[in-house]
Amino acid sequence: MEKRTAVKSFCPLDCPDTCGIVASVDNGKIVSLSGDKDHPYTQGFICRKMRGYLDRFYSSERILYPQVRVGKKGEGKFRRVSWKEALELCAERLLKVKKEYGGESILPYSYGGNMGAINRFAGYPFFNKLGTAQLGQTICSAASGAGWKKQCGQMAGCPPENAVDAELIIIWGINVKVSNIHFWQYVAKAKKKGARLIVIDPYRNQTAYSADSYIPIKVGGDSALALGVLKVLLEDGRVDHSFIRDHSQGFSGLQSYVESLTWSKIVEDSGVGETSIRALSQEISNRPKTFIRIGIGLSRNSRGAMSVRAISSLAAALGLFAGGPGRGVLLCTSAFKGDSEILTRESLRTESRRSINMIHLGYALTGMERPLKALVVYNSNPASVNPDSSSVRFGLLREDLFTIVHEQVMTPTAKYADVLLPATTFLENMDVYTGYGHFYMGVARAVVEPMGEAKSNFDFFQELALQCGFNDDVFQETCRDRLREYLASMEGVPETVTVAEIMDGLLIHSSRSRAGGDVTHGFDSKFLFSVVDGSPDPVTTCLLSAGEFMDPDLLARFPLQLITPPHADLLNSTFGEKYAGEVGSVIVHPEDAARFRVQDGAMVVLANNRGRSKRKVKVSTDTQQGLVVAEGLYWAVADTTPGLGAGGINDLTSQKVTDMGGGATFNESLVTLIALEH
Ligand SMILES: Nc1nc2c(c(=O)[nH]1)N[C@H]1C(S)=C(S)[C@@H](COP(=O)(O)OP(=O)(O)OC[C@H]3O[C@@H](n4cnc5c(=O)[nH]c(N)nc54)[C@H](O)[C@@H]3O)O[C@H]1N2
Ligand SMILES: Nc1nc2c(c(=O)[nH]1)N[C@H]1C(S)=C(S)[C@@H](COP(=O)(O)OP(=O)(O)OC[C@H]3O[C@@H](n4cnc5c(=O)[nH]c(N)nc54)[C@H](O)[C@@H]3O)O[C@H]1N2
Ligand code: SF4
Ligand SMILES: [Mo]
Repeated sequence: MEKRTAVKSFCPLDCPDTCGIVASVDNGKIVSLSGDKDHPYTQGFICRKMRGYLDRFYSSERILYPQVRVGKKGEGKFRRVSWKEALELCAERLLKVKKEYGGESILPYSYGGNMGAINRFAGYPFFNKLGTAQLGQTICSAASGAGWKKQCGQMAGCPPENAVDAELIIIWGINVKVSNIHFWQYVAKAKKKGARLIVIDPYRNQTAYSADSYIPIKVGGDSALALGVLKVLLEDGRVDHSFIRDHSQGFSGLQSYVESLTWSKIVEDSGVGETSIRALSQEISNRPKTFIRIGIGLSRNSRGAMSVRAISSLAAALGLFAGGPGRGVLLCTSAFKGDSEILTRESLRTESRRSINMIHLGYALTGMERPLKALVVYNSNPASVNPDSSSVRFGLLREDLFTIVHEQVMTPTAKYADVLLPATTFLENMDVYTGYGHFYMGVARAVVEPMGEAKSNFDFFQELALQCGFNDDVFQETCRDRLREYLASMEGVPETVTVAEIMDGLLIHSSRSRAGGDVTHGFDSKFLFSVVDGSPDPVTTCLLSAGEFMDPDLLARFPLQLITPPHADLLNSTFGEKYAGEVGSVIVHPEDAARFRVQDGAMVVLANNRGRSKRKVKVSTDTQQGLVVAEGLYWAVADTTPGLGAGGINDLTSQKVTDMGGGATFNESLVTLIALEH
């Protein structure tokens, strides 16, 4: 008889922690998932979402067989077919659409459902060969990444471990206790040694509750706050002149801009008073061992990339990029970098095709010239996660659109499929996982055989390519082949380590990290404070206007600002099936509750010019007057109230993009509140 075994793996979800996981297997069945004690960052602990993952893994919601639609679009009625039949149908229809309308009328849509590098990009070689439209993968970190790159170039973020020795930790626009829980261990240890914790956020989130000081800021007010602090540091002569001299360019351009800023402008834009800004500058000056953790959440508005630029400029002026005990700045670690050609095979593309920003999926399916005729979704649930999702659903209803969805569970998007295909989870396939909140990486094998007839993204696209008659070598290779080749190309792997060792499960710590040391060492680029002289894009870090929040036409109708941060029990929309029928809550300030005549616990409809979404009111001073906060991407809930057909929270968010990078403005929607009678 087989005995119980423990198999190591990694969490594949889109979360900065990328935890080491141990799966206990008993007679071919996984009986528990727990944290890997040998993983230096995870330290034996995983979040409650993942501890409950087996409910999802073995749930009746799992898609286990290929199916084709028999009901109306979106109804979710299917009949089972064989993989052979499904692949033939997919290949025939995609080739037909290409012949009749051109490759550009086919859009692959994918994101971060599975962060394993091989499976995440598994569709790319196929779609490049087919010559489809290209997807701009902008939904998450495009704005923050573009902002960071503009100033920091190739500089990596500092190791989170540095924070242990900090005297001051600033958590800026990220709910660490919910979306980056393992960073908290360093904060807690530093606090025990006397460090101060400051949280800067528009609402008092769970992390702010544990802070020594919480600074409520206006949404998108971060550039004003960062530059205000810098203004005081300059007045007091407290910037790091040696870092500025040796590792940066263009400081004088930023300095003159900051000196010209008036306090009234800084206070108006940031929503933080001059006294508080001076106090914050003082704290930073008094505690040189400062660590700033920057979140991506603060970049999801039309000033978002600039916010990242301003905060990183402040960090650079303080010399925090040089690292050292207790010092640092971290947005994303960029710990490993492999050759993307191995994953995506751009070289198979013979012609350049139109690129469609994923944020504009609703438009691409409805109003865009030469509308899409086929959509292939994997690793994503656009009907829930994409902004302006009612327009996405409207597009998915089109009879002349052929939709393939490769999924693990029956998501709101899966219900619209013409062909629905079963996907494996990380427990049933092999891949490599690199963290973006730490410096570790490892390969995990399948823990058990695939459930039902589920196939990994890799296997599905290899088979579809062969079915389409593509015979390039890349479509013959195995997952192990691609993985080996990719690992061999990886920057950040220490020279003493072999690919075979990584394939065998060795946990790798990136050589790009200099824990406690000088992170600028080894990187050629200098920090760019301002890029005025001779630059084709002569913009220095500066204050921008606030997009939708300044539109008088909308403000007159929809006076409340809405932000939509993550929820502790959901990972974007993943795990939504566990909360079927739940709408989630919306935090409303007591003054607004009185104005809109709603009470704690009441059901309301949040509404604007794009759509409606139902939520349960939580009246609290955790939010500011005029700001409502809806945590979590609960799955759309059918609403029978006449005239109030309401979907998920993304029915309210817009397809407008950020100031740089073409990212989503999820935290910049104006809404009104409609009380529901009960
Ligand atoms: N439990 C859980 N964990 C997750 C996720 C999840 O859905 N659930 N999602 C994962 C993913 S894909 C990502 S990208 C990361 C997201 O991680 P990050 O975006 O780095 O962090 P969030 O916790 O989303 O940050 C949201 C915080 O930013 C605040 N915020 C919003 N606008 C502003 C602003 O203009 N200024 C400032 N200062 N703050 C602002 C919000 O109020 C909220 O507290 O988390 C990952 N981890
Ligand atoms: N309003 C609002 N909207 C947001 C955000 C927000 O803060 N507010 N956050 C945004 C952010 S940061 C992100 S990253 C996006 C995330 O958007 P998505 O990447 O779409 O994230 P998920 O909701 O986790 O959906 C992933 C889907 O992929 C499936 N999946 C997982 N593994 C595999 C696999 O191996 N193969 C296949 N075929 N499928 C798999 C899962 O079952 C799940 O349904 O959402 C964004 N949407
Ligand atoms: S979701 Fe994040 S915290 Fe939870 S197990 Fe996965 S990587 Fe770890
Ligand atoms: Mo994300």
